[in-house]
Amino acid sequence: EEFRERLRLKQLAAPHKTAMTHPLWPEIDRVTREQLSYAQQDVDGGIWQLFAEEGEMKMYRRELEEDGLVVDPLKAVHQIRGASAHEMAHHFWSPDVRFEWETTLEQVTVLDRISEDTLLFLQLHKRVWPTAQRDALFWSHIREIPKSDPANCDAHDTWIVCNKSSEHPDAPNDGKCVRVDLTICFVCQTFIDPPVAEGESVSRDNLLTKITYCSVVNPGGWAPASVLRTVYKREYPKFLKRFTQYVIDKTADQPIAF
Ligand code: 18C
Repeated sequence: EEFRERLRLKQLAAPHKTAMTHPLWPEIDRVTREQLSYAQQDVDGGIWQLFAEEGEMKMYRRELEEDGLVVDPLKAVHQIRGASAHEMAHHFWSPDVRFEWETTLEQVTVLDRISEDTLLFLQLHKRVWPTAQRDALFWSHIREIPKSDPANCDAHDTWIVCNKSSEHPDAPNDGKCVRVDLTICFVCQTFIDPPVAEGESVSRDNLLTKITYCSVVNPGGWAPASVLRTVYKREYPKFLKRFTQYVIDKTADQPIAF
């Protein structure tokens, strides 16, 4: 009993260590690094087509089909003021606030707490007529990129949330619902802009946060291409605008969390 308690305390003190002993860890670490470098690649290469633009928000997609299913990769960039990268990433990752901003959901279950920074989610999404209802089972990992990492560039700090489809014995894909296959990353960087003078403290007016959101969702089963692309065009801009505004409003009168 005492040993177990000691182990529990040790795990709480070292969340990364518990994640590292989990069988999914090598995949979580590899995919998170890959997604970070994918997110940081330029969108001006010609393969991305702009499909939505509003203020600082720009959304690009690539038309792609796999086995006749539309999977169109998406890449969105945005800039906001007044909230930090950590605040953005935390609210995107945390199950506690998901229903406050995510509008495509019917149900969320946390199937496993892999560690303090990694959860396994089962989400039931709203049905889109005339297609079958979808669910998604994925691990979700949040991490800060070390200041020494070249990926930090000239940012004050960099955070990433990576979501990737997975499996769990408690929720087999038994065909009752169509399971989507997703790879999603949400990368945020805080810049102190305008800069603060030596000895002065940073206020929310000095926070400029750059966001990159990348997503590839395979619908997993039949869905007419036209319906899918309509949902896609409507839901992604709606999500990014609503989510960022939600975090700005929520954190406005709180001390800044870097
Ligand atoms: O990244 C986002 N949210 C995270 C937390 O929830 C997480 C979730 C990803 C969900 C991926 C999509 C799952 C299927 C959705 C079904 C359709 C819902 C529409 C309901 C409208 C009332 O990473 C933010 C995601 C915001 C955008 C989601 C829209 C994606 C649509 C494109 C893919 C379509 C897949 C198949 C749907 C079939 C119906 C035509």
